[in-house]
Amino acid sequence: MTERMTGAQALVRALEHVGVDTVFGIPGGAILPAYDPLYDSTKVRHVLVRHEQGAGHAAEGYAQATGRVGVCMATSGPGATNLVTPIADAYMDSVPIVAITGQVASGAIGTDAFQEADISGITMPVTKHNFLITDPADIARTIVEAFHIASTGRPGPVLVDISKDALQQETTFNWPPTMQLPGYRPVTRPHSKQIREAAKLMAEAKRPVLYVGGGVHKAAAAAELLQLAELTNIPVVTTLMARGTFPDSHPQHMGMPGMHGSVSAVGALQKSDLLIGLGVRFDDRVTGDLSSFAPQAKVVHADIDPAEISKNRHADVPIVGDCKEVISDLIGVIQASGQLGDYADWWTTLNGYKETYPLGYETFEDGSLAPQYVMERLSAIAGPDTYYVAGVGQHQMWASQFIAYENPGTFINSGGLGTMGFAVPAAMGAKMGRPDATVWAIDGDGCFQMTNQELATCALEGVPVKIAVINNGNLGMVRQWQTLFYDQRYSNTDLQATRRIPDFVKLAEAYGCVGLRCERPEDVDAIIKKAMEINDVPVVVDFVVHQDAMVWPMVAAGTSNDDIKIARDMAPRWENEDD
Ligand SMILES: Cc1ncc(C[n+]2csc(CCOP(=O)(O)OP(=O)(O)O)c2C)c(N)n1
Ligand SMILES: [Mg+2]
Repeated sequence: MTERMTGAQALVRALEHVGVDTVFGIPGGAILPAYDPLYDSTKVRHVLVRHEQGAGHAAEGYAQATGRVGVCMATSGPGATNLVTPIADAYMDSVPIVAITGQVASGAIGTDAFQEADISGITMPVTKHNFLITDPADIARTIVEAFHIASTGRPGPVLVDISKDALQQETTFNWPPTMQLPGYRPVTRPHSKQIREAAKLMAEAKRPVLYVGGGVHKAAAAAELLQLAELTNIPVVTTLMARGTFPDSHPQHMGMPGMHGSVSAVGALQKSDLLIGLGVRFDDRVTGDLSSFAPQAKVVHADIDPAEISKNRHADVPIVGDCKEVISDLIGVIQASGQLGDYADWWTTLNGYKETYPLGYETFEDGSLAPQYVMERLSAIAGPDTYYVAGVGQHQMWASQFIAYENPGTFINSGGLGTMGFAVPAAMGAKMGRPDATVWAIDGDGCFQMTNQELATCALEGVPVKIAVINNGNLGMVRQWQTLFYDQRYSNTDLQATRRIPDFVKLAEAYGCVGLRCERPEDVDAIIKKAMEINDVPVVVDFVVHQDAMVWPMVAAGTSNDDIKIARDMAPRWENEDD
């Protein structure tokens, strides 16, 4: 197919051909030529957001809920720089998005022209790849390449920056174009010798753990993981990015590891003699002090990105490959050999941890609301088919700890970058990608004040998300560190939001949403049920909770996982130790 058209028309045509149905963005001078043909497109819906950061997080939420590439668009200069945070966020969490930005005319690049920012330079360290296009003939091919790079191998963000003159000039549109990516060939097939070696270590081990990360869900390998776990009877921990990839209700599930992980999950890793890391990156929030992390464990580490292997912890058996193929191959080898380990003693130890140290929380005698209770009731009433999208802070950790995840991909949050303001726009994107699903954002009062303007977008575009603001009046997670490590000197963490500045109920109403408030435990169920019944407009529930609720367990930053505390000055006793 060959046709004459402008670069801008070629861009929109290429987006249609690669199957884009939704683009989140805001126009401006440099990208304006692209918005004209977009106006006519019957296939691509452009969602006019209120801040470009919202466009980027919405693209991430859309991508995570659908498994497809999310798309955002902005103009040059400040439009593009407003995308930097979500691009960095997508990079850290391996989320496939394509960001399209207008650039000043090619002749003006490098002259400090009006609204010029070197966005490809700025985003170089936080994109999987980026392109600067100044020739309209490159546009269609580059879009195909961008989508291919974003969605294959280890997924990630790709930026396509297009100069205004390239959008305006005429070109010949050829479809399909031929990709020119000679150096890009992600390895997906694991090496069979490494798989056999891993299976052998698994059978020999006495205390193995399947340490499961976000890569397993990205590889759509939850079913294979369940099969491998049940075949081998090896315990499973799911990181923040993997919540739901293995059902919380499964007896082999030990919980989430890491700084705010369960004692059973942290203990399992620490006492293990073999970690089978699948799609994980041995993040510092999981390992704590690296030198004392799982000191007796050998490591099998499988990841599609070779750069992750042995980055933080030496891998005895490195496996480069797609987790779906890795796990399937492991199952095949184990079934063929019939080699299975005996982990009876290990299960006695682990079940002891689970029984002795279940997750718990403090309730307050003054009748005020415990945030963890809100999570438990939300989980029970909204159920495991809901998508839960969290902000960053204490509420994020409670959402991870106290909501029961049964389905892969149902917990969407900013794990790597830890971006406050993620929840509202990401929930909007998730709901647009999965219009039939219930989507609850769980946001902090601090986070909510960073991006709540996208409520206007949700109300106008007919995106009925539900938002639980966990309003503790504080930048709670920072306050928690001040409580524990700064002598309760609460420097600049008191937002006073419980004094209703702003009033979140009125704010919701001002944005065309329903606003509800809940301040007492006895009202929680009725208010959640009421919110569940409203499906035509977005709903915001202001859950006013006690400011002193803390996230436990906790491994203080930089310390050893062995020093996990289950409450202030309370450590678990590592009984049943067989080492
Ligand atoms: C953009 C950004 N700025 C600052 C931080 C540091 N930070 C981490 S958690 C947190 C407090 C979040 O407050 P809130 O949204 O009210 O959540 P809470 O911890 O109270 O549940 C802050 C300031 C961050 N993660 N992101
Ligand atoms: Mg707060």
